[in-house]
Amino acid sequence: MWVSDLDLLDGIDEQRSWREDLCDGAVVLRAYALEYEADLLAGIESVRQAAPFRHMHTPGGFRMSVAMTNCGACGWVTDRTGYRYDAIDPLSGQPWPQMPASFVRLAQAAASAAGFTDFLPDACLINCYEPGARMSLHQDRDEQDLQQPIVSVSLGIPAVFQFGGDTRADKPQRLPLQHGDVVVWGGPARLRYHGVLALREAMHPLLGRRRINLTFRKAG
Ligand code: MD3
Ligand code: FE
Repeated sequence: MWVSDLDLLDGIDEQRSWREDLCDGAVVLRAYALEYEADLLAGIESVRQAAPFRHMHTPGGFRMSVAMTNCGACGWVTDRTGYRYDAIDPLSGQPWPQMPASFVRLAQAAASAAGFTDFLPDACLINCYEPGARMSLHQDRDEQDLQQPIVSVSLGIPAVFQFGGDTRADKPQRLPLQHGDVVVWGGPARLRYHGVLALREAMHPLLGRRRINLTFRKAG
């Protein structure tokens, strides 16, 4: 039987993002964000003009190697007093920039594809890694409703993501993440320890020697 070019295109369209189940509650959607690439880059650019990337400090006084900013009604911040979500950017004294509509669409579509319907993120933390930057193992538990998933979008140079178990002692598995990959974490995976290994030196044609990760959450 003849397979028309259109049928082939349909097939490609369905498989443009490859789906992998990592563990119960966690799904990788490979290349899922590529069709949003232009909107994501433009959105990051406009957010950073209003709310530049900055290196925050942990409550213990350490400067984070990852530079961060936020958009949306709530932004994740850390300083000597602790971790929290705040409607105000401490650098500008102004509310965080609005979450671009394309960001919300991507986060909702990815959450649905992973089986989480009606995800309405109010916080988008934007992490910027240069070679050498890393994020040590931690849990995300500053959000009010832990039934809501987290959607993570990787852009730029590759990284190796670590995901462990429900205690810090569980030996983490490694997951390489590339430009355009999306991971959705929810249900039983929501409180898993996770982190990012120190980035290797590399260059991305659009982002240079940087990795940008967006994490979408329902914080409030
Ligand atoms: C697994 N960021 O900002 S996102 C963070 O690549 C953070 O910048 C990493 O961890 C980054 O807090 C990883 C992926 C992620 C986010 C939340 C999770 C993985 C998760 C919650 C539970 C388990
Ligand atoms: Fe995290």
